[in-house]
Amino acid sequence: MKLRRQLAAAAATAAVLMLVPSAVATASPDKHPKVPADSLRALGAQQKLGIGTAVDDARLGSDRAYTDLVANQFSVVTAENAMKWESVEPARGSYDWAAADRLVSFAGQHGQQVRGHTLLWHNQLPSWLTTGVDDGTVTKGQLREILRKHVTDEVTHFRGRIWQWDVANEVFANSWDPNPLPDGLNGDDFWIRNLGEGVVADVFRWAHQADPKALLFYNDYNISGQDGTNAKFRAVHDFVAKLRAQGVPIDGVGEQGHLDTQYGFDAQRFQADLQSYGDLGLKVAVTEADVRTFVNNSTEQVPTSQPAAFAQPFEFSEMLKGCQLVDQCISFTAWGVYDGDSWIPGTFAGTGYGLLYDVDKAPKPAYYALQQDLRLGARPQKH
Ligand code: 9MR
Repeated sequence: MKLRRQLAAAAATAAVLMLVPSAVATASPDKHPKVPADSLRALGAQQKLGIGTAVDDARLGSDRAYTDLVANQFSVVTAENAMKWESVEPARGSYDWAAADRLVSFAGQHGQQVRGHTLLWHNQLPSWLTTGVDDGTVTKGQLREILRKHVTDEVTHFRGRIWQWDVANEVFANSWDPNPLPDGLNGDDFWIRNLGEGVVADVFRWAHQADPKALLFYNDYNISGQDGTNAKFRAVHDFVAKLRAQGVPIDGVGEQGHLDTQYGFDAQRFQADLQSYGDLGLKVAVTEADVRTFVNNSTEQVPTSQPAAFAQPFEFSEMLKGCQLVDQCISFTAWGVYDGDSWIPGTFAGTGYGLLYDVDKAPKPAYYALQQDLRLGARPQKH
């Protein structure tokens, strides 16, 4: 496995340097001049693995320490919010690409690739759209056309500059959702409820027409080894297999990787499930990794138990290793740079400490764990 990766990496280096003009189709070796040799991105590049972070537009450029971490440690960036529908089309028919464009041009300047996030999701929809559906002024036929236009316009706007698109996000039912459909899709999902199951395949087709080179992903949480019965994994697996068999242009599955130390984590099953997606001929990515735990308060975010403080970097590391050991896993992205700027404390009260850098932007044990995993993955064979 190790040797195979090194040979593949060497071959890819040669290919990228000599033959392949576009950096979009595959993660390229990290040649950006200012990147430290022991950074996550440089170590990841040695094994052709993109290392990413979600980026907060409010801090990019204005917070120097934050911006340096994004530039120096990561080879892939995702807009945490700036590409979502409510951000890009706050008023109907009037687009605002400014924040998303800033990120894409930052990525270009820093030799980074971009994950586009996200085209079809029930959340962060513009209120003109949800209100129109609620009060009946937007009919189902119009809704489908509005969605087709949204997907086409957004993917076209960024054509050639997005490596992976999260085309559809979180449309499968969890064990606690009351109305799963027979194939596991969430019958209560805004899009499924209004436009039917076929909308998922349609958004992949529309996205592919608008940018045939972008890698198109289905993205969700608890779909690799985390839920007790593994029912959600099975449903997503069978669904994406069916899409592939039908010729729908889907290229990959994104496992978000939002973990919480209180629930434990089966790393072997995580890896096995990622491998199962890969065995379908799909690429795989870990797209939103964070590992939360109980903390003293949301300002300091000190774990309240010693074992949990060890579990946090351990689970982060196990997720990365799972990705490293699956040949089809092309990128590993943390959902944010540092604990002071994470969605976790605001959503799961009493928890935090989820990321690689602490509230003061100092590297945490999880950062060093990932660095060590990447060093091991890049190491030449001893004998
Ligand atoms: O991190 C994002 C946060 O800033 C937003 O307020 C939130 C709104 O739902 O979305 C967060 O990102 C989500 C991502 O887009 C999809 N998967 C779950 C992420 C965490 O909620």
